[in-house]
Amino acid sequence: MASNGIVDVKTKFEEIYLELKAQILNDPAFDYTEDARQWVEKMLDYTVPGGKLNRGLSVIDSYRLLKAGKEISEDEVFLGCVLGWCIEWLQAYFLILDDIMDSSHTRRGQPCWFRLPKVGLIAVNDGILLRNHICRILKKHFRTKPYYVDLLDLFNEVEFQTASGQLLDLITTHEGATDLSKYKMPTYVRIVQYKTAYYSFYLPVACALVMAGENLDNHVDVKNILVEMGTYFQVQDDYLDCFGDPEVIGKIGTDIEDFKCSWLVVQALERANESQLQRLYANYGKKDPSCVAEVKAVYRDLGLQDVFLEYERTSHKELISSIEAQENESLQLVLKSFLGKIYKRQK
Ligand code: DMA
Ligand code: MG
Ligand code: MG
Ligand code: MG
Repeated sequence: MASNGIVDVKTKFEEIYLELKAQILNDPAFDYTEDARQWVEKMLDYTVPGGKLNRGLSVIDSYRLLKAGKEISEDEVFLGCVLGWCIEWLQAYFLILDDIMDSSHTRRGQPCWFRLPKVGLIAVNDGILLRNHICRILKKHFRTKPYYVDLLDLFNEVEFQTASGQLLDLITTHEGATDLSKYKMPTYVRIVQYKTAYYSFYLPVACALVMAGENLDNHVDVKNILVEMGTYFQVQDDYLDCFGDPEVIGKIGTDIEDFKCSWLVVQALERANESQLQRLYANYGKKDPSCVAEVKAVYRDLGLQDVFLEYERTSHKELISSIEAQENESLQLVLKSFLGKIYKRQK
């Protein structure tokens, strides 16, 4: 038990998915027809477990580090994994809807769920169902815990932040379409902190803190560091959308076509000369592959790949120094472990 390797934890985590799925499919509150049960099972298997599982696994990883030195019971491991799966469920719910809104084609190396001919816009309701599963999982496993209300409140707050971030992401494209020069760094940072950082970075660590009996109000600086880390993560996502290998990242980028306020376009607008600006204005936000290629050519001419490498280096350095300024050593380990998982990621 003590020498529990990552492989063991991941295997255990994956087993717990099967258990949670079985509970959902046998939920006494719904009288499933055979077709409905098969639909939900297929939908869950398609949308929930196939990602990197970084967010989900981080709950139990963080909890272990927070309890430094102390023995952790089987039950605690189980509960940490259940919370991890709740985050993966939340992510699946957001991604199903995000792919519809972004007109994406692939996700995790397969067609987006709504792209399957039998699914289409039923995917909207599937997203809502996934969101409801989270409450049911929390109720089943945490109802009697003293921190149950705090958990519910945490998931609700973070869901609100994420949906608000998606709103900003989506309406900002209207502004960009009328005037691309509105895409500036402060607007960008605001979008990504809300749409990505809270649920991807703050939420897993906050779950571990709540389980460990901590009051989240006492950890505002940890939250700030995690939000910075989440910003860095979304910059990577934007970079990979354009320059990543679709085979590796499992999705085909759509940010240029979608007129997104991406980190790359913000950087390009800051650096472009008159003729490069003209090329961006003429080609950004168009579906035509030759327009997309032209935008990418401007990015290359501006050396944005090097700009990104430099950003990656400095933000890593800054994050490490904010983490080391933390008094609590186990929290330092939690934050460093999280950062280590994403630094220089290719997917
Ligand atoms: C994703 O932003 C944010 C949420 C809340 C899913 P995105 O559209 O850049 O993500 P992806 O590149 O994975 O579609
Ligand atoms: Mg998207
Ligand atoms: Mg999106
Ligand atoms: Mg993206």
